[in-house]
Amino acid sequence: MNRRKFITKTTIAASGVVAASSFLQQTAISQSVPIPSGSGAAVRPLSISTWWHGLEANRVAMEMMQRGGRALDAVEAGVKTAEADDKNQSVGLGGRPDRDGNVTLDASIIDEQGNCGAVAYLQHIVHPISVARLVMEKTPHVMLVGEGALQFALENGFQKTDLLTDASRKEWEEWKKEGKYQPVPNIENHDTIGQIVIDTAGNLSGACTTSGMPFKMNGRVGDSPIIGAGLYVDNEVGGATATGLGELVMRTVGSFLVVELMRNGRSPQQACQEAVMRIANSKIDLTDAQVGFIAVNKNGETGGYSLHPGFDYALAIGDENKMIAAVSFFK
Ligand code: SD4
Repeated sequence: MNRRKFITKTTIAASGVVAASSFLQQTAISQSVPIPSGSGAAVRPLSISTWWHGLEANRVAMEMMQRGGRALDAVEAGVKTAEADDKNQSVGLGGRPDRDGNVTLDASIIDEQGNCGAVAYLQHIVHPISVARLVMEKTPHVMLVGEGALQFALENGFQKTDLLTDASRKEWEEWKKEGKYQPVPNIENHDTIGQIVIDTAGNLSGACTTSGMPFKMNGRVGDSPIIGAGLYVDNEVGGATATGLGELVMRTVGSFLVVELMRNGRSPQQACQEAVMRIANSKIDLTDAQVGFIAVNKNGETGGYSLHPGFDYALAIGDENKMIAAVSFFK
């Protein structure tokens, strides 16, 4: 179903299933009036993830954390479900290629100590998030890109795989026929997974992984592997992750902004909204550019906000794991 149509149909139903404090924040949000944070009874474990594939990512992460697993392990395992799914054309295996036919992947991960790792323009590896984790854990660096990232992955036992599936190859060939040699940053066709979790010990971790903008220029890297842009976690404050047109997120250092706004007292919902407002207030034509943020604070309060209708995210608390339609700037 077209994502926008889905939202029209399910906004009310989806809102009804979220925790009460989030529900109030989701529905009462106004674009200028700050809403005070809730009382903040800590909810653990908790998992919040972008888009529909977030349901499965949440499920896997929650299972691990309910058994006492560490946030970092849970968030890595969570997003790996989307990376491994060859039907998912925006993450990992099966991702749409760049305009020259290369599937190039970006990913980042942050643990509860603020350690981070990232890979960008990584080819032939199904699980860039695990390579990002190894960059964090085994190297003195934060990010490896391209050939160097691939070399590092292969040296650490990852297998080379052809990531271009028939479905994505076909779309790319169709796109080439149209002759418009432009990246395609539209609202509907990119679904990066970003996930933030809180484990039973109250520690946060986050992960973000994508094949990026479909049919992008060769060499293009988006926000997802850029610490602070596509993902940011501060264990004392909260975490945020972004989806959508990375160029817009990068220039506002969006996820860092969301976390800093929470540090300064905004609720996750308010912080996501304010970060989107920075983008919305720019002079850029935003007709075809979607951006969405999700966030969770240390107390387990959550939020999500997007530029356009159509962004939904998955929230798992206790036994519930449900989709929520984000409030948007454009109606
Ligand atoms: C990027 N932010 O590469 C990613 C794409 C994305 O939902 O999030 N799509 O710009």
